[in-house]
Amino acid sequence: MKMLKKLSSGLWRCISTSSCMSGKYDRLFKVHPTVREALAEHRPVVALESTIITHGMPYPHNLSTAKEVEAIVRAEGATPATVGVLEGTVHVGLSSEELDFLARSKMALKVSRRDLPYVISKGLSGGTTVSGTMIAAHKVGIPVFVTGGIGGVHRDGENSLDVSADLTELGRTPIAVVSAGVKSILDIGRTLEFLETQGVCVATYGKSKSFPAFFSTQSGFTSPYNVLNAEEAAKLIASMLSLGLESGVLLAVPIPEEHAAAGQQIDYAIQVAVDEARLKGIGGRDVTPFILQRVSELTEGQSLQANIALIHNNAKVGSQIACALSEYMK
Ligand code: PSU
Ligand code: MN
Repeated sequence: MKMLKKLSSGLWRCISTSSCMSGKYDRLFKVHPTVREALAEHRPVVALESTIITHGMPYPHNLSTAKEVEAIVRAEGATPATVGVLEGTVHVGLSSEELDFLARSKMALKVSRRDLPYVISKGLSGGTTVSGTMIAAHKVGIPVFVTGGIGGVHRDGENSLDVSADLTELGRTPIAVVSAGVKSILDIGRTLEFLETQGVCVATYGKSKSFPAFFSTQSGFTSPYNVLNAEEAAKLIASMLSLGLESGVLLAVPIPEEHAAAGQQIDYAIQVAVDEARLKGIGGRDVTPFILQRVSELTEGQSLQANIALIHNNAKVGSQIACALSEYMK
């Protein structure tokens, strides 16, 4: 009771009605004015994650990439909404100072669904993963979310049960996630099986159904479907929304050919890094950041350059999809 009294009336209202967007100014979620206006006017908005900033890339590449991605989204005619947690508040849309803070912070946590209650209760800050970002995007009504790559079933996941919460989130939250597929640090076959079990509609963007493996255009696996262009993708998302499904859509955009050249060399480095992680006994939430950093070192930055290139491309494609969707929904 004492704790409840301590909460602001806004927060209590939010909890008691279980509708955290009843007032957009409550303490849990803060929506940036540019995002709020775009949503109110039914203009296209693209949600962006921030674990890639806090844990996925080194400073200052993380900050420059985050800013470039936002600029690409704007150039395509949509409004960027980078999601992150700042001192216990989930921000949807970050100012330049807030982006800078997360990019430099050494204390920022990696925030997935399971971390949200703790991080908020303690007033901490962190980068939201795909799962954390999907929750925020859904709460405020943004159906399109762009990232680099999603988490998946880790190699040996059948024994460790290390399955990213991104996959279960896609099974329970109706958001379209635009990514370059799944990294070969993961077990791609099992990841696709798990997505099917979770009821996630997976489609490759383009002429082929080949499912991309982040640094390479092909993983050796295929998506059940493909969509040819932004309009087809938008119709797919519109169907997901109209059906009232609770599950989401995964749109897999192959890395542009000109940046896929180093794919094989990077895959070799991934194999080395995965073995190192196992030998060092690195587990849980630390696995993905460790492997990303080692692969960047082992490839002397080539993986980082490819990573940046594919995120730029995803931002462009995702924004075109968001624009097509808002046209289609008019
Ligand atoms: N893959 C990347 N870069 C990233 C991530 C994945 O190439 O930054 C981040 C994303 O935020 C993703 C998260 O949601 O890692 C998945 O972490 P885990 O495997 O611990 O679920
Ligand atoms: Mn994990």
